Amino acid sequence: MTSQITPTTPIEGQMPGTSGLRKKTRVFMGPNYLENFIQATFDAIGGGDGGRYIVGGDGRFFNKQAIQTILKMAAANGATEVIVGQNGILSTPAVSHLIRLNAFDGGFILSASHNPGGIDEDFGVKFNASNGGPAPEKLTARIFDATKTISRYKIADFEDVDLSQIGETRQAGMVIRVVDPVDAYQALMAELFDFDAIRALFASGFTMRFDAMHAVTGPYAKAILEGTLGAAPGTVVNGIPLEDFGKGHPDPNPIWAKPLMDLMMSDNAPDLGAASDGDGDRNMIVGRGVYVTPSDSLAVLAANAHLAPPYRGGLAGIARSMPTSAASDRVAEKLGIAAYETPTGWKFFGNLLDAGKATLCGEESAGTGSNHVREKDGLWAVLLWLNILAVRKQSVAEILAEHWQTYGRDYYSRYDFEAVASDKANRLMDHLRDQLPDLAGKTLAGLTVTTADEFSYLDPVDGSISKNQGLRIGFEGGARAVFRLSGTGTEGATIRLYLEQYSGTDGDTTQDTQAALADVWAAAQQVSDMAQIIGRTTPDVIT
Ligand code: G16
Repeated sequence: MTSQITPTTPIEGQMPGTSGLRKKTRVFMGPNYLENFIQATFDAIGGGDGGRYIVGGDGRFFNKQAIQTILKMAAANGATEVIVGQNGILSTPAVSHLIRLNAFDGGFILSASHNPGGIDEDFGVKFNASNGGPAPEKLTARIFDATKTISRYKIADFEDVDLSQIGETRQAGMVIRVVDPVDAYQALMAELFDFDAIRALFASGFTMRFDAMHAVTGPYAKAILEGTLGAAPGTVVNGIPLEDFGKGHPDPNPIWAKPLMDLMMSDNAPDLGAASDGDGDRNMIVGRGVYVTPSDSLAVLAANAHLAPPYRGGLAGIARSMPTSAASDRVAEKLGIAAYETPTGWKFFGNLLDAGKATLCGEESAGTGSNHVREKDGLWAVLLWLNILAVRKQSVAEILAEHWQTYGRDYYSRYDFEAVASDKANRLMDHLRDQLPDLAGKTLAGLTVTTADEFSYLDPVDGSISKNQGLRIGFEGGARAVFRLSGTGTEGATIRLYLEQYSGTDGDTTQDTQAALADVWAAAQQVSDMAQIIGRTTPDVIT
């Protein structure tokens, strides 16, 4: 077995986005593409000498092949030990947990999250640091810099490792442990939650459907919900991870998880519906006849977290990304704890969690998590809901209605305009940016602007500043429109428009969401001139 130093040259565009490097799969399969990025990562962390890493992915096309390359590169870069999920499978929260549990130096996650998979779809690589969390901006900047000057990569020459067999082998001086992907994660969930109470809930006839969308959470959900907690066989659907996710779009929202939504809105609905995404960090919660927006889910979980063992002592603080609704801020205020507003991207929660400033975090993009790992965690959110339902013995609809009565309702929706030509998307953002200084006091579609700015974040822990994190316009009466460009797409630009309208504590909390947002949507169209600039006013996806 020998290690080789292979000459290479920089490849343009290897800049990690909101969550790692995401490109078309064929791009990743191109000569040296993966190798350059992995070597740049090792170079950016100061080399892999003596390092110990977790490697796994969501099972999408090219996952196993990429893992073999990473194993050989880790060995050549001097790593001493790597833990890999059996068959290359590990959910993102499971990787985060394994890094922390083993006190490893980091982990490579092969996933493009909720983006479709297959040779003509998307692939991605994320590096998580020793705290278990996504590489912070200063590290992704170093990785990007390294991709621009790379001249060689290191790769060991050994036979592909058999990922189907649990066990330990040694290659080029590096121990490779293939582990069951579920075991350690399941043990953590059992430590956190009152499994007896949830078991009693299912035993009492409580019904559920969990749609794993043919992505990574199938084996986890089957083992925990059906295998341990007594949910009826068949509770988990689409539970076998497939390389192309069954040609689906593994994004747990009302559009892409439509079969689940349809069931939950029908007469045959079970008590709880839930879904998770490609790599298992996102979640969707639906009650019988009622969809819970991710922003509301964070707020309800925060208000009820004390009913589950790990949070009985109270929460240190609640953090949400800027475009997420203000619902969780209202809970924080009532609890007398801090509320943090961060840029989009789970990496921004890491410092707050590490410093003990926040206990729960969440995002409008269907991510919720806590200080148990350093990633958002789809199944954890489902289990926390189950734990709360087991204690409160009420339906999801009843809990939500009571929540809105107490705090008021933050009507919320996100409109996505996908595959917009980048120059047009940038023109729209520039057009808005130019108007910001003069907007306050103006009336748009009958709503008076109170605030208008471009969000910039000062990290309270390390003092770093992240600029250009979205344009926000606030209106009298509590409405808000936020515009930002997605950092996870792989084709052109995706414009995200986040709309919000607060009901007040005495207001009507029973309106149709889109009706409640009609005025702020009209104002957003007017101020952005989107009809003229991008030639579109019909979103591709509304969540
Ligand atoms: C990633 C990030 C999230 C972010 C989401 C959407 O999630 O981890 O923090 O909210 O992308 O980002 P954007 O609006 O830039 O597309 P995931 O599940 O894709 O890793």
